[in-house]
Amino acid sequence: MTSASSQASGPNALFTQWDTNHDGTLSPAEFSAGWEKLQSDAALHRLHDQFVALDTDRSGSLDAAEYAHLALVKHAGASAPPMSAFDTDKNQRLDFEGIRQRGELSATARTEQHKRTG
Ligand SMILES: [Ca+2]
Ligand SMILES: [Ca+2]
Repeated sequence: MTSASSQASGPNALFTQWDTNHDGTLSPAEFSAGWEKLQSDAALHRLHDQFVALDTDRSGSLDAAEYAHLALVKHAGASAPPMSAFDTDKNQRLDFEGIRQRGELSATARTEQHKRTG
């Protein structure tokens, strides 16, 4: 018998993950850090859903035409960041890893929009 597969899953796993000092309780700081991570994971999830939906040719990356259909790009209109802003390897395509690494795609769009309004 080994204990190889004794990894917790479900809510307990989440708790364990959030309880960074492993004292069996969640301090407010641990809770808010965990919550923030959960929120950003959820945001990432939504972004990934969008990404998959937009990648109409299933190439695993977005080309310029596909990028233009991103909800936030449509929403930001002319003030949307150009695809090249996220196309860090300059291959004229965005893979999800690139978006994820740049992270703040939606935040950028919001900021740009704000700048324009103000
Ligand atoms: Ca703790
Ligand atoms: Ca594609």
